[in-house]
Amino acid sequence: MTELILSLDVLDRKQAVSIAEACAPFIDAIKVGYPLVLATGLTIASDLADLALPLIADFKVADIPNTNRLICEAVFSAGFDAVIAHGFVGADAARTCVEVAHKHSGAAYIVTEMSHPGATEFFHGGVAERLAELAVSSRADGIIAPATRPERITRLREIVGSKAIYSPGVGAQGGDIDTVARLVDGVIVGRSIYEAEDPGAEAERFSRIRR
Ligand code: 3DU
Repeated sequence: MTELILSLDVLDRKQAVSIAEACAPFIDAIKVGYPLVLATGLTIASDLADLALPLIADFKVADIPNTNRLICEAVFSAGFDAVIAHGFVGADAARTCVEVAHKHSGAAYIVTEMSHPGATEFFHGGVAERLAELAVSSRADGIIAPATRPERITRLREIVGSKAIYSPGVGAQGGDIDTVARLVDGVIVGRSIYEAEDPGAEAERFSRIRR
């Protein structure tokens, strides 16, 4: 079954925990990014720990190897189970994120192509394909690919084979969960769930649509 990952991009600790609690029975993981961590600090990972769901740090880590290492060490020490990193910084930098993740028995996912319209400016023309190859050679656990372009997911799947593909862009960005769920290992949904009047009910609805 395709996983459903809640992207928890709210700015208030109490609200984040209450949305996560309401959605917990229907989701497989929680993705936390800069908006929530900058508002609350890394301790949000401890607040969400009781839910016993994997916590993914979407920091799109993109620095030199040493700084990537410091960032990823902080992420895993705070209690996260996975990190998302950029690959365009090069294999050495991306590999550092993978190595730190694996040292902590966690996972690292590499962004291959983003979901917003402007992403085509730099990611197309062979770059996303090269980033998918880099994810394979760096022994990353999977890639992030755009729900807004299912045909691109299919192309990237040819490169990464059975590695996990997680896909943001469903709902608010226009991606169709029904189409995308057949192509990926997990769909990442944010606003469509956390902005709903009843986030728990919306998470349940999304969870029923999964293949
Ligand atoms: O559009 P939504 O509200 O469903 O949120 C999507 C989340 O996934 C959000 O945190 C965004 O930063 C992240 N994301 C993308 O939307 C697209 C990418 O290529 C990578 C991450």
